[in-house]
Amino acid sequence: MSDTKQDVLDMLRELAELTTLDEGGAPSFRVRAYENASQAIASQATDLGRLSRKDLQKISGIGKSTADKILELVDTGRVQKLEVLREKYPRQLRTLLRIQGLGPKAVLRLRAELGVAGIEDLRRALTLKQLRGLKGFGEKSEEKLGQALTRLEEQGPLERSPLSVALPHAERVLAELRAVPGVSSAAHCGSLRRFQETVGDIDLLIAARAAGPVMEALVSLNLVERVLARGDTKTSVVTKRGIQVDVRVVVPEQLGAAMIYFTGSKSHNIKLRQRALARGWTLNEYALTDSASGKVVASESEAEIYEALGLVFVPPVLREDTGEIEAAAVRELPRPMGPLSGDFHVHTSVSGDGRSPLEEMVSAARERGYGVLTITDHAEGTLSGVDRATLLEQRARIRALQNELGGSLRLLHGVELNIGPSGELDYDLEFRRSFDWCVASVHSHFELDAAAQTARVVQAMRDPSVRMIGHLTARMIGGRPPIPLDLNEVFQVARATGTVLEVNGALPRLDCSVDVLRQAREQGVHFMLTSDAHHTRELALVEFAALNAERAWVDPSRVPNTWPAEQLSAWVMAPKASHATQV
Ligand code: DGT
Ligand code: CA
Ligand code: CA
Ligand code: ZN
Repeated sequence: MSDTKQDVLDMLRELAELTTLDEGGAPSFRVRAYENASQAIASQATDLGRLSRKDLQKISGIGKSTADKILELVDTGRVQKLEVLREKYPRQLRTLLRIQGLGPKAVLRLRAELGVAGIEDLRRALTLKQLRGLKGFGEKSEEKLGQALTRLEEQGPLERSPLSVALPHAERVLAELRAVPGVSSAAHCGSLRRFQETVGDIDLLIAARAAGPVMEALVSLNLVERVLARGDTKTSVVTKRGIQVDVRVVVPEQLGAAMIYFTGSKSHNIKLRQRALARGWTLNEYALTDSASGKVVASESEAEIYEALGLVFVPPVLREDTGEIEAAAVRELPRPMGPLSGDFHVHTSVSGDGRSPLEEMVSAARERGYGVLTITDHAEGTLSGVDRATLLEQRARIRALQNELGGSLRLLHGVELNIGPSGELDYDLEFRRSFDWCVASVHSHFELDAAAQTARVVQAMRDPSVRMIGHLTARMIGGRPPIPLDLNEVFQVARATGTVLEVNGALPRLDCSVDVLRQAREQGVHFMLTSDAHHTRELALVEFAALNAERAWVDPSRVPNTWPAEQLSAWVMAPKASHATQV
């Protein structure tokens, strides 16, 4: 995606968010106009930078006022309206909107009446019991807000950025820096490369003979808000999205040592240095060096350094000092997921929120070399869902397409069912059983307690049609907390019924999380890596699901879509009950 396009999408998203706040209520026509425009632009192939106002307005979904703002951004790098709104509603205030049950109206009232400008102020007001006297609040809502705030804080420090925001952001800065003359490579390191679900900052490592031009290019980037610290080879900036970016330049010969150093984790690096010392060497950000002679043992590539230290290469997602060094020393690192042979959670334009038609999804799956593709549009219990007739018509189209395709790619007709508050599912059992594959997911009623959540998920798993539970905890990283569940019971029933748990690769979800996967991996449960794609380009998201599973040390033998296509096919086509294992 071109940078201009991403800039425009960022601008529209922020405008929608701030306008909602500004209008203090339910999303208005203006907010919807921004959202419609984003969708229209996201599916445009053209480079927006070259379009005139007239061209822009010809794109359906873009009105005059939005077209003006896009041109203003492209021409000047800023949008007056947005600057005014940012001033009016600083980032700290906007953080309050992440608390469940606190909408724009309430946030503005808290600021007007109690001077609450951010999370800390809110915590103080709650402690002093100041909210209960306020119109629209009471003792009960005070208590609920307190709990919601605690849940949000438990997910980690609020200043950390979710991976879904940080990764594309890092890619944009990297693209700009790669274009600087003399740069031979540019990569993200730190917690982002280790694929942590939230990151404190973005660490970028650039290889170039001369650092000056890179530092200069960085501080003059349009998306940089201010410079925190500037040095000859190292500069830290804060972007307009409020994310810190640390950039370090090294000469190409030192790239490997620097990559290891800046990827971390700190405790992984400490263990590496101890191994170096035991061999009479030192390891730092420049090289692995023989202490006696001062000769460089290895520095250019990470692989050479690991090898010299008697280790097999440790993939970044494993570098957390949770036993990976010991395992690498005896060549017993967990196996990577490898090439995938199919996807089992994919939407088409039949879903209200799906973008690509069936035929395009199928050819994109073929290009990925899949042996199985399962189409799972939304069932009618979800807002974006459809009725039986539409699904039956889709089934006919899938079967016809299969005849044209021949045998190399097996097309399965599935559906994404909605799990109701008591575990009820869409349609009736007979209709559900007519599908090749049903994934059932929680999309609402997040407020139920652990007993009720566990019961609804367990009920869904006991349904003979349900082959997989989609995004088990329904969490959104940095946003919605996971629903509370008795995980042991979930794993036990999953195994006893032969129900698979999904590892959803959409970056805001990554659900099951690493934490859940670690608890599940010895429990005899199977996992399916999925993209939950709503567009052809999103099929690649399944690779994030793979990273997440690798990070959790899940063995690919537990993951049917890492098996050869034949074996996968046979496994999927066998009845669900045949996969059940008794406890
Ligand atoms: P974050 O940013 O909090 O999500 O976590 P990291 O791991 O990205 O931490 P960060 O940004 O402070 O540092 C990036 C990497 O640089 C870190 O993983 C290891 C390396 N590093 C930074 N400071 C030190 C240090 O004082 N000692 C050592 N050994 N390594 C460091
Ligand atoms: Ca970092
Ligand atoms: Ca850093
Ligand atoms: Zn879905």
